[in-house]
Amino acid sequence: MTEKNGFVSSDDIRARFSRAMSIMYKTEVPAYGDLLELVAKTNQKVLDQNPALKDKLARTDNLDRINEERHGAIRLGSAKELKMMARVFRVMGMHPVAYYDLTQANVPVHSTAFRAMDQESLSKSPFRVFTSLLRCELIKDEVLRKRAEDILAMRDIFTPRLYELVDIAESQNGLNEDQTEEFIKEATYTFKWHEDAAVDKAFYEAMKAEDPRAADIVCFKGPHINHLTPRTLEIDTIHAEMPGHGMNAKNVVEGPPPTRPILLRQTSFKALTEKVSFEGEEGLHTARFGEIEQRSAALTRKGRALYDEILNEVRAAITPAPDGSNASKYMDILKQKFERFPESYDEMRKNDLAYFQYYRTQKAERGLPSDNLEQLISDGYVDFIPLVYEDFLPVSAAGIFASNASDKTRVDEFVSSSQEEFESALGQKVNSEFKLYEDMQAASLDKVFAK
Ligand code: OOG
Ligand code: NI
Repeated sequence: MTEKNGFVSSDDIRARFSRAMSIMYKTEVPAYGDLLELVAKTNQKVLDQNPALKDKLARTDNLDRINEERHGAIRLGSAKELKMMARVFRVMGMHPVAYYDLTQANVPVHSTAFRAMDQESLSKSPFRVFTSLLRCELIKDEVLRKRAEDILAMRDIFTPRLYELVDIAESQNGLNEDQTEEFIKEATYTFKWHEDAAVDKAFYEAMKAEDPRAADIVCFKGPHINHLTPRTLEIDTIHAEMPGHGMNAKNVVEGPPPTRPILLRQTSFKALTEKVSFEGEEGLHTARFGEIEQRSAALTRKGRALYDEILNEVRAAITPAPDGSNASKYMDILKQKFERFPESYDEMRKNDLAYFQYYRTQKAERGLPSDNLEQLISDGYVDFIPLVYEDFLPVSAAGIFASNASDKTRVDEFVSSSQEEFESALGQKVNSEFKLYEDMQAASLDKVFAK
């Protein structure tokens, strides 16, 4: 679909890129393909059994996006890479939203997520990419750090043609059909897995001993996509079915309990161990994995603060053991502690804990009898659906880092969060996710009351 001026819309470029990435990852990690099938089957079953949910999703433009929905993650090595990556994503209508400080979990990176920002674009393609930047200064060994910096300063992860296409897109403010095809091909190539590493094995092993995540970033030719995550409407069902499909899933689903449909819940299966050639010498690398997620209501600052507070209580009471031995106890405590978080969307709404999209029901087809929102809701003229949480959980992200790279105990030490430094590497400020949800909620109310 091309727009009037002959350019392909950025939403369309993003949707196509998301599909191209999915096809590539399926050939690289076949288990991802199996996971996609499982998710599509389960989503269909949920919708077939729940016509009311299906209707709500259709009425709020949320139905079509579900089976196409996924996120990915990449890790970058330098400010130069991050700046160019932001330009590449901008061509696809993806902008940096939120700042995640992973150093809180002893991972030497900080991150943002590139994604579409308004309702219309999100409903066309909600594809998002969690993008991390290595904080080289946190590599403790001075010799290793110096060499890592040199390697990163020398490498170029983008193809020459991709630079040209981004220049073209920026100067003419869009890409035509042929340029779009080419752009998707070149951009996808950036995220491809390379079997031959950029360094010798001794350096790789030394970096891995220092920090496996840093090794994953510094020792390879590019920022291989490390997972693609489809969105499921029923994560517990799939989590239970994963082992039967040869996927070694985590013991517990991360995030809020199944009894509270807020933010997101995620589970993943362990990274693949892949053969790598280190300047001719064979070795193994573990970084890539499979993951699924169930997305629910976006929380307000107040809702998020309550979520964090409860989760901290849970952590103080129990930590899930790596061998799964206390998984059911963990789930019990999680459910129990979250009992004080309001259960229904209406309660969350009345307590200003979550964001909503308001819409006119069929009853309102001939207009509204008043402009009193609460009255209109109780009389059935207006209904609401929570705004989908489009972002990530820092705690959850850290959990994924920890469980999918060989775990390493590091001495805990305070590293100051540095959003400003991240933003200067990025060359722009990250957008506030709260502000975006506020705007979306306000826009839905404007639409309800539009004459
Ligand atoms: C990113 C992990 C973050 C999520 O779903 O929270 C993430 C990474 O491992 O590079 O994708
Ligand atoms: Ni993920």
